Amino acid sequence: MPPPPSPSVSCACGSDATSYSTYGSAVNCFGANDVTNLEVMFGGLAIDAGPREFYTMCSDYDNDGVFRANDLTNMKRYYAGLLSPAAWVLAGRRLSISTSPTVKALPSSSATTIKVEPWTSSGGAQFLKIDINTPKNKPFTTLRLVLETDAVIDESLMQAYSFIASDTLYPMQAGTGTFKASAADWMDYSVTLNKKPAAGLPGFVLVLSTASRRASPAELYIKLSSPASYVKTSSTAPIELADGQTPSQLMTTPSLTSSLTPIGQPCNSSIICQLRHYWVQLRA
Ligand SMILES: [Ca+2]
Repeated sequence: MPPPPSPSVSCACGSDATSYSTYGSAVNCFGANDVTNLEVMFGGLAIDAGPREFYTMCSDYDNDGVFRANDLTNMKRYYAGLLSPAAWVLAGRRLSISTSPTVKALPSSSATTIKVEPWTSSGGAQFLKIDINTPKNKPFTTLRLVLETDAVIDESLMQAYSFIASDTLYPMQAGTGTFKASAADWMDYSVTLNKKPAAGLPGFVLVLSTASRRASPAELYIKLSSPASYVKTSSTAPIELADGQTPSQLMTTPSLTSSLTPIGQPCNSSIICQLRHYWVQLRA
């Protein structure tokens, strides 16, 4: 008996070869459920192996083997009618399922800087303030912010509108702990929060996804129920930022700066960092 053929999936819709297929249907086309599933998957939230394989393969817009921030921007644009399907889908190619995609190393020069610092509201509430500066202030789209930290996000709905009068802070999306300094900022973004990115790994994943590009610099605030003594990038999932081009492309992996350096790592010249290390040693 010959071996069975390798599994293959068509990424084109069964009833319209010029559209993307939805997950789990030979006939129906890409829909709102698929956009939701992409945000869930990219936020590192639980999703079954079947849809994960399907989306990793079929929603990989630039066909580089990995689903990343630029692919999420492009699939949202596609769903909004702003972008055609990728050429490889229109060609009707059927792809074998790959279980070990290759992650390309990205150059570290000209990286976006993401600065993370503690911030306190006028009433004493604790936040992280996030400042994003892209090279030459190029516009950007989707951001996946992955931080290892002992900070705990307070996503309570009751707090979402508590800082408008006192601190001019508006909720980015109520129920996710995210805030912005202007009601008109971060328009068209949707927020996905994952407070448990991986077993035994303290921190969070925040996906800010959009089809519309926005200006740099940008800032946002994250409300905390427990303040951070350190923040650092994740060893397993990099911060990702997609650019504003059409179609969108992944920008160089952003670099993280913070006075909240992990204990045991050098403080550079930050007085706040040195004082905090001294305080932690006193308490130990
Ligand atoms: Ca990709």
